Amino acid sequence: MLVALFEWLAAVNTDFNVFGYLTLRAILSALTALGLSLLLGPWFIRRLVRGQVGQPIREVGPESHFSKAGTPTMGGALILFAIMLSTLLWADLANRYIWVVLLVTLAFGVIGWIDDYRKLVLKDSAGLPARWKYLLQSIAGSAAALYLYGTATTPAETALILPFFKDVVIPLGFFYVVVTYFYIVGFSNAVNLTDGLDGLAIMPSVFVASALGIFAYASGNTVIAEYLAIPYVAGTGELAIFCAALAGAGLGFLWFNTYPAMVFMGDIGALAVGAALGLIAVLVRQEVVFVLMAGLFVVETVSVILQVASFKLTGKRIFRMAPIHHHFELKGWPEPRVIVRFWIISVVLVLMGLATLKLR
Ligand code: 57M
Repeated sequence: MLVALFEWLAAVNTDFNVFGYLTLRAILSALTALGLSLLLGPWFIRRLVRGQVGQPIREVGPESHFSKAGTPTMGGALILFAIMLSTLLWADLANRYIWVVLLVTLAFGVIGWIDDYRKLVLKDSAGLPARWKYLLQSIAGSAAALYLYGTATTPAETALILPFFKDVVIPLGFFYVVVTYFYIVGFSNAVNLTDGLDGLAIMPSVFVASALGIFAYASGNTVIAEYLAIPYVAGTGELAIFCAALAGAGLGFLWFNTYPAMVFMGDIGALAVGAALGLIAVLVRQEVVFVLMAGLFVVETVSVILQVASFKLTGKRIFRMAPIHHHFELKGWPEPRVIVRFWIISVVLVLMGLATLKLR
């Protein structure tokens, strides 16, 4: 929104041209989203407490979680509001990628909200039945995938690239739709599974969003893309504004979600943040590197798949409890130790992913 305003003002005073720079707008986007979530956080949490939107705790879980009963949930609404407003303010709204990401984020937020609302307000412990949840996620994910495939104008937009091999470009054809769908829906659920300890999902989301912002900036700039030998995809640079907003909003939310949490994000936050990250990874053509950078979410998900498969096939569990963060809690690690160590692993994975930009 402000881009158009500053363009108009630049006609009067050229100093306003400075707001045309993507890097400055990305920083302002992060700071706006951070400021919004920090300023509105206390008011928002009070509203959730008044509305008695408190988390029920399952008795089968680690005992240390029993004291978390009643923690206000659906704090993800604050994350989404801060991301949306900041992106609408600082991004070029003529950019179609911005709208696709905003709409997908909103759609997954609404799906999460329905689940949270049924669980927390209607006190229906089952929430949104899993089949309905996957159906709604599938509709939103495939709509975005089909739209992107149908409107792609250059081969670079739908070709898979590999880290380390700068000359390998694999045209995906219609398989692009499957990949995009899988990344949106898969990572939405992966972040949701990870969101089981204070700050465990949001901080890695901030790390990954920041790295994706760098990839977006690079792939949307002809000179940098050519220099780094990555595909140039016109318009993706603007996604750095969204990534910065996500990082800022996430840090602001962490202020309140850090151990011991004053608020949880709920499905409204987890499903939306995961879907946004998965989609941006596809848009900036970094599906393979993203699996590494978002490796924490992948490992959490794989731990659940292995646990369920092992239990069904052999009747034995691999982990004391899945997702894997519960395994370490049940081994006796205090919650902050699990959280911070998982953050450290996430930073290392993100840095390794960023290193692939040069190692090719
Ligand atoms: C949601 N939700 C948290 C909070 C958060 C198939 C199975 C593995 C599914 C899985 C599951 O349901 N996962 C999705 C995970 C819940 O947090 C709420 O949910 C939102 C995210 N969707 O924002 O609103 C609890 O997590 C804790 N929490 C924090 N701090 C936070 O910042 O401490 C969350 C955010 C909260 C709070 O205690 O209540 C959750 O874990 O339920 N199910 C599980 O993860 C269950 N695992 C399990 O059953 N494992 C089995 C099999 C099936 C693999 C096994 O290992 O044998 C665990 N869930 C719970 N207790 N609650 C088991 C222990």
